[in-house]
Amino acid sequence: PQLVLATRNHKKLAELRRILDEAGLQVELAGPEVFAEVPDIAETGATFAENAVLKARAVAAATGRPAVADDSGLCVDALNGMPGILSARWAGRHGDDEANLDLVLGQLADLPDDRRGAHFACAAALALPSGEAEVVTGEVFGVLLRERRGENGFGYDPIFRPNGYDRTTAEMDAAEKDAISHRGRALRALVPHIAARLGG
Ligand code: ITT
Repeated sequence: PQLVLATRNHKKLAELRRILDEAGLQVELAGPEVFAEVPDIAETGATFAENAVLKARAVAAATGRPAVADDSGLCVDALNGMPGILSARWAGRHGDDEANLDLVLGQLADLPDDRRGAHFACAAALALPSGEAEVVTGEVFGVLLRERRGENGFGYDPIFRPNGYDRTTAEMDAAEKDAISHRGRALRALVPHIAARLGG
């Protein structure tokens, strides 16, 4: 059965496709039109994992096909882990990447270099129409710069520099980001579960 990638975020969708493809997943992916039919899903969970399962289950139930969802975000040490699960709507309007990034930059403006730690987190869930679900997580740790660098990626990538690198994830090409990203790590951990349930 075709696997539905359950996201309305086009940049995230592109990364999911790329990572699954690169991991050698043989399962056929459903087109975005399948997901477009699904009503909006309220992300009422308290954790990335809860929200990922909630999204994947809702889409599997609505489409009658297995679904993969990703719930992810930026967790800032100095903000006690926020914006976290609120990352997509931190500045108010859902998906306003520029405003969200500006708000975080402003909130951290007075923080010294040694207190600018942060990590990206991703929970990736597979759900079947029966309601059965698997969820795995991935993280990448780094620091937040004081200004944007790079044009690639999306969201908070222009200010996130992974530990051990001298570039932001927005200055990395797709393969470099996927190799170390929270999403790459989570999705590669989900692939064996997808293969076990769906073949491929
Ligand atoms: P769906 O729920 O439809 O998948 P969404 O964008 O609302 O789309 P999330 O609720 O998981 O998804 O929010 C993810 C937010 O976290 C995203 O909008 C970015 O602000 C941030 N984020 C997640 N992964 C990121 C990455 O790889 N690089 C930069 N920012 C990221």
